[in-house]
Amino acid sequence: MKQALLLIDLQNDFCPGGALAVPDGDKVIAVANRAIAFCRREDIPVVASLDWHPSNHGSFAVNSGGRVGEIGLLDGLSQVWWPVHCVQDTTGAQLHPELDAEGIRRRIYKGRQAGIDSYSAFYDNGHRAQTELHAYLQAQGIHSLSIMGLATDYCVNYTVLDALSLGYAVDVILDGCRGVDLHPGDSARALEEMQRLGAGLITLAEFTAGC
Ligand code: VGL
Ligand code: ZN
Repeated sequence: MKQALLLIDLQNDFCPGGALAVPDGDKVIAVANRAIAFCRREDIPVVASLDWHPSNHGSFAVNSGGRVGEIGLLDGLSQVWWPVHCVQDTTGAQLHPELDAEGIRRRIYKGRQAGIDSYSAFYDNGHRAQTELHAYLQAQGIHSLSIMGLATDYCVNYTVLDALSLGYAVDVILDGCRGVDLHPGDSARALEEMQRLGAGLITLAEFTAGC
């Protein structure tokens, strides 16, 4: 079954020093680079998603009158208020400088509509619009995805659940993920749900042994 590696939001703002830093977020960059090196050898396409917000994005607490970390409503959908992050064309939105970006075949930008958030690389949070990801994968005949990145409990979680409901076989590379864990245990619960719905939970070593 033809497969792809999907790297979620390996951007400066999700790494220590960034605006929405995920604890130890930068630790996954070396994991990603080893996965990319394997994909190069095996001719497996690598796709990267980027959170790519306009500065007036409605998920930013400052734009919505909410407080960071609290939950409100954005166009009828439950929404966590975030600090300003991953604003289009800023340093914070760039892929981490140590990531082997030359190994990435396709970039998928998401969260560009100010009125709705988009954790998943496939759809916005209301499943109102799709990114180009599904069409791209279908055009390549890809049915199996290995997914890793930031953050486990948001963008990885939503992407994995959408991939499963679209019919992809999905493995999550555990050592390639880190979570926000606004509430302790969020990432562990997210991984349990992904597994319950059919995702395999694997390590990088298992991924690189898997061909
Ligand atoms: C993300 C919160 C807000 C993520 C993106 O990449 O997990 N989390 N925007
Ligand atoms: Zn975001």
